[in-house]
Amino acid sequence: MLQKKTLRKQEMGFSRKDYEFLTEIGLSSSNLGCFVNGTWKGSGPTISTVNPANNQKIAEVIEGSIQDYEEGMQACSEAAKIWMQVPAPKRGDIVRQIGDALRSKLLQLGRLVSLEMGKILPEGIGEVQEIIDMCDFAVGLSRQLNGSIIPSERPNHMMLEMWNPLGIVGVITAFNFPCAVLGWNACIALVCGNCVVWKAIAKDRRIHLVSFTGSSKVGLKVQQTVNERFGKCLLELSGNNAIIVMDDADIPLAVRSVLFAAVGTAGQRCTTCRRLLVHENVYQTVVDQLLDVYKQVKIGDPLEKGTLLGPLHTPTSRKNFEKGIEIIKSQGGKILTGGGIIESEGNFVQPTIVEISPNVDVVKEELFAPVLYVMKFKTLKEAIEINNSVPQGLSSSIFTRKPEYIFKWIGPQGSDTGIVNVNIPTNGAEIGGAFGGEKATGGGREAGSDSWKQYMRRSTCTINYGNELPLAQGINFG
Ligand code: UN1
Repeated sequence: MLQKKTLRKQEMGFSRKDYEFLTEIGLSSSNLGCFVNGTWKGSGPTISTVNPANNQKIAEVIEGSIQDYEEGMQACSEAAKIWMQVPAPKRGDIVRQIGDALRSKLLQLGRLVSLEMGKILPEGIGEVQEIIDMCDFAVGLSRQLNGSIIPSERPNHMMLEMWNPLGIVGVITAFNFPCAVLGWNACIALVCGNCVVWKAIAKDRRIHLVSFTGSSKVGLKVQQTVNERFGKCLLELSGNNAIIVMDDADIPLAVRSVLFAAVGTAGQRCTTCRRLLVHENVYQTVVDQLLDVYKQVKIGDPLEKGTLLGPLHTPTSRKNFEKGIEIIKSQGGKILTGGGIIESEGNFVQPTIVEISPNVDVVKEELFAPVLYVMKFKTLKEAIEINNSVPQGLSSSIFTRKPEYIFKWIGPQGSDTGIVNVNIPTNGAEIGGAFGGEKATGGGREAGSDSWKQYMRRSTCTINYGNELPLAQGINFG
């Protein structure tokens, strides 16, 4: 019996047949975790990577030590001086090559993301696709880091804006998007002429900008630490995203969207839908249809075809889910489906729907699990008030066909989040837009649009090409 168990444990490890793909991306049962100055290094502590679907060890990683970090930072400081002088379109060409390399290993890398993080395979592959898309975006951007020319009020004067690199950009990412979020930052930072360090780094004065993704609680600490040395911070923190379903909505479209937004990635996206606000006229229909589709959600190994819900990332996440459910019940939440963990070796929990009042404390917090709160409203005004009543402000969405609702929703008295959608889920944003949110979500914007400006310093240059010294504001001096 014991022998059998030992054998099974071994099979679950790196030598397992379905883990063979890892060798195709240069991984083995023991790996160096630190890439410094062109070589892999690691003289720090050894950690294990674990499969969240069965909590078995996959492989070992020897982390970088302080010395490795120092060596890396010195190399980075030197490289930054050279890199910033490379013409931006040439920098874009390097990023294009990174994109090509990722493209050639898309499936293996997507599988790796699923295996380590626990998200289902199509989402793992989608995440790698997102970094490839970012590379493409950054290549185009490398020819468009344009500044403006401003008319000067003084004769023979010229004003213009120059965008110059910051130097070194530090990136701290979260477990749930181990690759895409690095891409949002690194691809842009690189074409802007910066070098990028991916680690924990808040205190290091050599790092000009720290881009942090994680909880509001930790983000605040990072911001305080970085602000103390007058560094710049870009924060992408907790969300608590709502979907509003009006009584004219396309209900099947809304239900499919809520399913993806609430159950996708096992509720571990910052853009996960956590609150569903339904107009009283269609409340019962929407809830019934949702309960029906929730019954069909296939839970299991994220690498298996057809699985919709994989495990949570760690046993601690599963404990937090259990604790969360207790709090929900104690604050009057009524569990409509789910609410329990699934007994297994992995960190599986049931997809859960809770009927609850929008005013209780627990609804204002982000529980990183597939738990959806449903609530009823009568008017759009009331729905917007509920949408805006939480500390976080990342994403939100409305389902309606009425232009008057749509424009109210995206206008000054509408949703206060950074991402404001109509007839699509709260998650799955495209890279072309600026990604990020307001309030406790931190205010940063990553990926597309003009997010690149955060990775550069702006110089306002006034150039006098005449022989006189006319002063601004009409001042006569001496
Ligand atoms: C996150 O959860 O930290 O819009 C990012 C989305 C993804 C990114 C999520 N493109 O859901």
